[in-house]
Amino acid sequence: MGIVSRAFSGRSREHDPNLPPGQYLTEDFPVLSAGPTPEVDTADWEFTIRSESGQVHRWSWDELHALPIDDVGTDIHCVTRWSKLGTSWRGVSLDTLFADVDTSFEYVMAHSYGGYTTNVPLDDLLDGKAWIAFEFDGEGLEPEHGGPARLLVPHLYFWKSAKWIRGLVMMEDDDPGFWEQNGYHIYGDPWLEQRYW
Ligand SMILES: Nc1nc2c(c(=O)[nH]1)N[C@H]1C(S)=C(S)[C@@H](COP(=O)(O)O)O[C@H]1N2
Ligand SMILES: [Mo]
Repeated sequence: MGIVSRAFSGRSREHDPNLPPGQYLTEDFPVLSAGPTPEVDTADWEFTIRSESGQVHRWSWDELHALPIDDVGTDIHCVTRWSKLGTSWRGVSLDTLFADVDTSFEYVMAHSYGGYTTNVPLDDLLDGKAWIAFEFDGEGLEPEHGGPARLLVPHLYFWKSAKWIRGLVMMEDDDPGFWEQNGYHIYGDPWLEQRYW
């Protein structure tokens, strides 16, 4: 009986309709970083959005927390094939942060403390699809997972969710970021298995 029910639950999990093709479920939270974890003090932390006019919109840690904060429940999918379902986050919607940004450019480069970059179309950051997240599972975001704050773009592979986010720069063209220059897909839709070039 035990063996049968284990086998059954294993099979039903493999076929979870929330699991994109080629992904497996994990219960823990792997850490994947291309370099060392930068130390970013919230007293010095700032988040900026720069548009093509050169105008820079700037938020301190306290200013970010004074904005409306969303509770976000979402699945996340890493290109190395692990997925976590039903993760919970808190953060500020990019819709809120882009409200006063005047731009006609359609692409964004995300820049992190520590130098990581990743490119995302602006449309993929708006309409409730992306956040600057600073809590995971009811706790402040751990440094190894991107604390004090990370970009969260959960409908794309997780490499687009830049940890230790520092700012967004509007781009005219869809220039590749760090992993995209190193063979990862320019867009990264997990449901289309857009893993590598
Ligand atoms: N700044 C920065 N952000 C990053 C990365 C990184 O190396 N540096 N790795 C990316 C990749 S490939 C993944 S899968 C996720 C991993 O996030 P986690 O370590 O919280 O699981 O962060 C993404 N964001
Ligand atoms: Mo990843």
